[in-house]
Amino acid sequence: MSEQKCDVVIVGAGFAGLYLLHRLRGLGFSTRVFETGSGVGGTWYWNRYPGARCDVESMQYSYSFSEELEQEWWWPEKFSAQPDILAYANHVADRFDLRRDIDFDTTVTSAHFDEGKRRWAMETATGEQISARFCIMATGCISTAQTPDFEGLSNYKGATYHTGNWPHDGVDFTGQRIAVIGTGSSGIQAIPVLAEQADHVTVFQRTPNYSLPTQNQPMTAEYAQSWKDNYPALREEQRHTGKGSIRDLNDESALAVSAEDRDAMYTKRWAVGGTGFLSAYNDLIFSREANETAAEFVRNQIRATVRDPQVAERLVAKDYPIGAKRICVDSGYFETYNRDNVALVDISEAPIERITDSGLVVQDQSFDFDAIVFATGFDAMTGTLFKIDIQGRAGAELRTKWDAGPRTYLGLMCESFPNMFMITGPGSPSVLSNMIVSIEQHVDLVTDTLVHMRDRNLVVMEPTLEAEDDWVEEVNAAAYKTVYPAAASWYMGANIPGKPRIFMPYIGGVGVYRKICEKMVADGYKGFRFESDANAAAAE
Ligand code: FAD
Ligand code: N01
Repeated sequence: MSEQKCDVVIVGAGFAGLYLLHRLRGLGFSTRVFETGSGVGGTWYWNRYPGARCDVESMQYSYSFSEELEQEWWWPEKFSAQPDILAYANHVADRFDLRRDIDFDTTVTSAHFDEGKRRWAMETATGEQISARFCIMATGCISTAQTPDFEGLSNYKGATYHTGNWPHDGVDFTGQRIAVIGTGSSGIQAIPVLAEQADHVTVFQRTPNYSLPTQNQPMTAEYAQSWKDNYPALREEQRHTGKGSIRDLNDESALAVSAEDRDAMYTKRWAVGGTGFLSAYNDLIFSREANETAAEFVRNQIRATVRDPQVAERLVAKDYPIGAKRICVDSGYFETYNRDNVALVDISEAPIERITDSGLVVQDQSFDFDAIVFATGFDAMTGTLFKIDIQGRAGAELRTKWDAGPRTYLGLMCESFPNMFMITGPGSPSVLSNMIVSIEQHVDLVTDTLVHMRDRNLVVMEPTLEAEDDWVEEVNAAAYKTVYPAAASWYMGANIPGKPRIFMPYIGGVGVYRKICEKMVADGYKGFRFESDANAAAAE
């Protein structure tokens, strides 16, 4: 197969890849996108489990780059369900005629930087070879589903499913006894819906989780219009918030008010629903003592909801701060444990020993199931990149460079890997934010940078080791000012055996991070080095 050439290869056709393609095409760069899936949408293409839903309000979890798109799209619910978000991604792909530059069912397997040509040589699983000046990894942070390596798994004769790779035609569990392993955001969303359908559901919980009620509602025309009438100002406000969403942050300490006032505040926010609960006070993520007041409120909500006190106590998280693992948002999760067809098995002390041909064994007790649902999460932030053989200058391997945890400058690029960008990479606000806001910020920054280089005949861009070192330190320091590192979370790599424990995203805030990037550009791309076109044409 002959090698093809283009200016930019984008890996991934989720929200990041789609917007990248749209912008780069508009700027006159020849661009190809490769996508493993058969369609667009990324997360929302793969995660089709029952109950999958966004916990950022629909009017905020959407692109801001096109006023027409903003005005014409109708979201049916306050918090969108997966099918509606996938429909939106498909609409975007059609409306901006994006599909013609996307190769679906095509996985990029390797990307090597050719120092002579100063281009990336990339290969796909179908054997295609393509050479590009720039390689942009829009591969997603939560895109490699993780099934634990349980002993005996291959012997199991029933059906198995992973929430992160759910069958496209759905699954009918009617009349079945099923197991759900995992009580993170995906499990907590899926379990209430599965319990309505299956004959019996047994939930295997390793760590109890905090979850807040969504209090989802149908969208009203008035509410949608209130956003549409003010979108430019509201989008600008979003971009300068801490999390990329407009939430009513109460700028006072939880410890500065009386217990009665706190209780009233938490009760009010619980009734409103959603993650805004964690904005009730300004120190919930900074002070363990302040955090404990919110955590205890949620524990008491669980105790008041679940009728069996022993089950309730098993569902209550006690060992880590609320929010330090990704906060969950649910529709009737704790109520589900009042159903006769739902059982909770605590595996915090005694893990799943092995999978058998008919089910699994915990502490010598055998359970039989027709199906097992793995809601066991993802090899987040690094796992998807490590599946690609990425080699930079002098054959430097990304896997080796990130041996002790990811190292980037601004979550955008890393030293030794010139002209390779990551959208919402480790070291950027990324998974701690409304990700569409963070995606748009990175895409705008990267595409503006490519124009900057083109205008000046610059062909190579790479961060300096010093800038990278400083940023890694900054990301770490920011994390340890908060309560986040107190939990064994996937933010810390703790869900994957052997993965280095390091807090991966930048917690300093979306608005703060945007300003840091703007200053970096204003200071002449401080921390990056460039090479000009001098010998590049001859080398090609
Ligand atoms: P993705 O959507 O993950 O897309 C990456 C794409 O790259 C995938 O389609 C993948 O197939 C493709 N790809 C990867 N490697 C290769 C390769 N080697 N070759 C070819 N293609 C490749 N964020 C929020 O802000 N709010 C939420 O409420 C929220 N809810 C979520 C719920 C779930 C169930 C999950 C899993 C994530 C959620 N997220 C949420 C995060 C979500 O991932 C982002 O909001 C956003 O969709 C990410 O878009 P992306 O384009 O960066 O990555
Ligand atoms: O994955 P998770 P997820 N034996 O890693 C358990 C986004 N998202 O798919 O906590 C037994 O959170 C594990 O136990 P423990 C969001 O960013 C958002 O649910 O590690 N159990 C945990 O209970 C989210 O954070 C929404 O002890 C094992 C569960 O499996 C991210 O995606 C919805 C195990 C995994 O939870 C990932 O969420 C869905 C083992 N060997 C997803 N290994 C929204 O609502 C793991 N577990 C916005």
